[in-house]
Amino acid sequence: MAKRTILTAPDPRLKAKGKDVDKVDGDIRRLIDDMLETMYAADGVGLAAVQIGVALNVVVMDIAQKEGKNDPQVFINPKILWASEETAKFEEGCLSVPDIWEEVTRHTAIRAQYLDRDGNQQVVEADGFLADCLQHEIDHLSGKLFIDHLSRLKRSMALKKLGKAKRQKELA
Ligand code: GNR
Ligand code: NI
Repeated sequence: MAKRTILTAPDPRLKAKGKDVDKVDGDIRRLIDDMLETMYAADGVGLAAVQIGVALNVVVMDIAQKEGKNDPQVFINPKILWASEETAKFEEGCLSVPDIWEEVTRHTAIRAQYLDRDGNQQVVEADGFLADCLQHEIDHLSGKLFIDHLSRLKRSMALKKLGKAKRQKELA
């Protein structure tokens, strides 16, 4: 396993559209292991392959880690099959947009299909935080960040803050 570098906005590679995985083989499972290691090291609850510069439709997630025990989840080629009409605001952050937290409007429930680690077709029904995270990660696979859901003003403020933090880190 190897920890990878997480890209941060405005890196153009974050705008890449992921390609579906043809076959869940050893290379993909190694990618998944690297992604989980990278996600846990960064204290994130999810990570999409595009965030480490790999334009494939692979997502890892662990929304239980705050409770002390790891519960890694893997979603390969995830597709939303159904989304509730009902929406709600969720406070979101992103490892590719560090230290920025904003409310994003999301569907409160979704149904999605995906391949698991063994390449088997699965369907997940998600609500609450899992539904929020899945929508956030599936957005990454089409080159979309949570700040793209914000008003132009809020997005430009977030990018400005990010640029400032990056420059200060370079000086430090
Ligand atoms: O670590 C993360 N936390 C988070 C909180 C609210 C909604 C979505 C997320 S995902 C984010 C990790 C990340 O950037 N995944 O792409
Ligand atoms: Ni993210």
